[in-house]
Amino acid sequence: MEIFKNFIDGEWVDSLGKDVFENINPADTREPLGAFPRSRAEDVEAAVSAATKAYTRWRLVPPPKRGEILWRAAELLRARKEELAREMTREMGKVLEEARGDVQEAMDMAFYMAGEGRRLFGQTTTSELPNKFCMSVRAPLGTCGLITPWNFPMAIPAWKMMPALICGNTMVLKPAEDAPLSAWHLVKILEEAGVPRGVVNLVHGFGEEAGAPLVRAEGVKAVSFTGSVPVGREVAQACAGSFKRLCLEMGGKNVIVVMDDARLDLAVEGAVWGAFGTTGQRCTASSRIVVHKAVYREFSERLVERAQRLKLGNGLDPTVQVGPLINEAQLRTVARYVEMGRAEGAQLLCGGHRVSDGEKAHGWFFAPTVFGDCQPSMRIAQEEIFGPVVTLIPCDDFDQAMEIANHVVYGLSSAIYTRDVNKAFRALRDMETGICYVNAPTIGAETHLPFGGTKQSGNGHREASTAALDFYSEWKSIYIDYSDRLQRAQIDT
Ligand code: UN1
Repeated sequence: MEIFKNFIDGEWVDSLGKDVFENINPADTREPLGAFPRSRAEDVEAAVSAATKAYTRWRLVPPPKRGEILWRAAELLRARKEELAREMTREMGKVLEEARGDVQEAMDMAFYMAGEGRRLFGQTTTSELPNKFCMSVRAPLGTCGLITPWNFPMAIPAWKMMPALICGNTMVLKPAEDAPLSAWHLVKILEEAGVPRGVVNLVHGFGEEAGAPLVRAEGVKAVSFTGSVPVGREVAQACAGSFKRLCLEMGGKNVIVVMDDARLDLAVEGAVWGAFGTTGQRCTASSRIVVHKAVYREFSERLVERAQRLKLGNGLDPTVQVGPLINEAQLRTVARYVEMGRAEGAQLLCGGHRVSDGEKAHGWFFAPTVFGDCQPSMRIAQEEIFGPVVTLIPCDDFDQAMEIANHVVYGLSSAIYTRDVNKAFRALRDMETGICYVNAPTIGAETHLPFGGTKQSGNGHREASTAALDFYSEWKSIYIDYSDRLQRAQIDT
């Protein structure tokens, strides 16, 4: 089995304890993809100190030069897209077409942030005093601790690394233990693109063993975490003591509202993609569909018919539409929610069981599942399941749809299908989410718009777009007095 390493201070190294863990294909658990270092606090410490040392030089590299490195990384991603996508499908199961999209998203972010190297705009403004010049510039933060999930194993590390780099920060990345290979490839590419020694460090391992020490490390000035609410809460508590800057991207219980004037074929198509794309394992997945009662029956029949026809299997097979769940624990969680839904009185319209015929016996496959006649308060309609399970909730009218849509603790993404422009704009105004769609499902955010959510989906920050620059830099306001005398603001009026 191939042995992969950590990347610390420009060297590929084992963990100090020499422990490893295996990366396994969730579509066929007989296939290991390699052994990765099971790192602990001592490895994290070495990585943080390398990043802190490298920061003294990297912060002085002109941003356009940093941008050139990101540009080269983007070119390498483009050149290797197919090979990287295949490895990604093998390590975490998403179908090849979607894995290509994941690499594309990382590439988009690299190109986008490379361009930011020649912008990173601040403000120049007036002064209330004569002969005085005022401006604001972005200053980097220092070493960043980046903790990323397995569901977008290249895109999400890139969302964090590219803006952090262009702003002049150094970093330690701790990718999810379920998909370490894609992060490894990304770091390898950044090395090849010319990122100087120590600027990017990679430490593999588990949350409590490697993630927690990274969050707590004194040298780490900012933490960006994508994952679950309970872990996000722990991360926030660990950061609170030293007031570390923290970006949290957590769960969602994203809604699609289907009004009685919607194009139903389009709404069904969108629901299938939003609910079952990436096997429902997106924080943006469409897991609730609120349907106007006038079209409820027709919509649910058409959705069920489509869900039942989806082909499950190994994502490398181009005819497969839905891959496996990431691991056995996730399969159990999804099965538990299905039991819960039944017990709560929701109507199981299709799916609801593991699929293990033929080759699928070796993977973590679960049938696309639709629950009908759900009450908004049911746990399956309130809690993030992170699997191919969607809940249908009937509604009487637009106002009730909005009430149901907002009646969750999350606020990441929402959508409405309607042909009435007034309803569309009212929904855009009233849906309490960070991302809203009209006539498209809740997934598919692009890298140049702010990404993130309200309520328990986050802590007020946004990733991607120039919003990411706001997280990875600090404003420095500068006043230059060329009057040759003491001028007192607010006093010498
Ligand atoms: C995630 O699921 O954590 O908007 C990110 C989307 C993707 C990103 C999802 N571009 O669905």
